[in-house]
Amino acid sequence: MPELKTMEYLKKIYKKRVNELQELRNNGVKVIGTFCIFVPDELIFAAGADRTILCGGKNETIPLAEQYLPRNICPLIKSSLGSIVNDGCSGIDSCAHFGLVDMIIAENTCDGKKKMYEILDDFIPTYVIDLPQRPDTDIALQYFLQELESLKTELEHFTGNEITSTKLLDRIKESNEIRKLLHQLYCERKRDPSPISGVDVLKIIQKQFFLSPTEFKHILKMVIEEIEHIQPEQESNTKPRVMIAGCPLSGGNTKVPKIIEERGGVIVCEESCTGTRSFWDLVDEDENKDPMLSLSQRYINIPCSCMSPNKKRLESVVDLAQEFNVDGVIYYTLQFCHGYNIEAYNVQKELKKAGIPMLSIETDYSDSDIEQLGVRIDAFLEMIS
Ligand code: BJ8
Repeated sequence: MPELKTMEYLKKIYKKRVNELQELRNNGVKVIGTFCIFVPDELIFAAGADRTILCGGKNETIPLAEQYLPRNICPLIKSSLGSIVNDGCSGIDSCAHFGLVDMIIAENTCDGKKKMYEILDDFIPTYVIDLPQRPDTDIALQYFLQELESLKTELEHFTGNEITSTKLLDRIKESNEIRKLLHQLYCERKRDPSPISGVDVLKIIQKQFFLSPTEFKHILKMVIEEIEHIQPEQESNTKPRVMIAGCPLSGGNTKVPKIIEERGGVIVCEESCTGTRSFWDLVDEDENKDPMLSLSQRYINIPCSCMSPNKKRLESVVDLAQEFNVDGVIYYTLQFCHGYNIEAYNVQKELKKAGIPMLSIETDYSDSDIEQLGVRIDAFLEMIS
């Protein structure tokens, strides 16, 4: 695959954004930290605040979190807390943006996260949205709507800015614009051969909730324009087309996608929160409808494994695998993530019915299993070639 100019641009973006966040705070703008795609960006921006994602993807900060948390929980949770509690005296380098938030808006999703948030509140004021976990009922929608109304009040109080319906609708339209651009990018990946590697797409999408919407749109337009004209070597269409499904791959974590692509596969889709789950559905822009209701309807339908039953996810994994014409699915679970780990059984059952092979792997952020994963992935790629 050719080296993309967008990726060069992306390398310089981190420092720029950190300076931007710092400057915003100096000018009195509140910066909110988030951990999950159930927290609507639109509300934060409509309150005149900015936001940045705090999901950790680095192994280095995990020992710092283990002073507060048991060792046997998911690395994403430990890496995130470790980055926040890092006071710089440890000699461990964590990303600067973790220190630039005034408040955290978290959500009750998996057990590990919600208990970690109770500790987090000792370090940064943390507001937690309660999330009903049976998404297919009217009562759940009403409850979630109330939760978002409470969040709206909290944000208005915290920022001193009123969230009007007009402001909210404008932000919904802006977020939808990003979602449509992501659809365009993913549509390019349906080509055979794909004009872009999965690792490059992942590095872009990991910035989705870190960068400002304006900058992220700019990057998406840049990459789409660049790859539209690429005609990859025809021989690369012999590479097996792979979809990753499962846990998110937070910024700093590209371990498994790199192994897959170094071993000869090409990732053409991610059924993940660092993938389709974050942008697939749009928010209704109907101006005659309460935008808070539109937000609730869209967000409660995110098919995270914390939902039960999670029929929507089972359907969407199969639909995506077919739509992106994949040869196989690599099911990615982070160690101790029980939700995604257990759900692998039902996902595999559905994929089997559709005749799509699946390899299930469980890993963490360390390098200790790279060789072992490589051997299993090699064998799977060979099987689906
Ligand atoms: S919507 S996937 S971002 S909760 S990997 S911390 S689930 S034990 S990150 Fe997530 Fe929101 Fe769901 Fe997406 Fe827990 Fe699993 Fe760790 Fe996870």
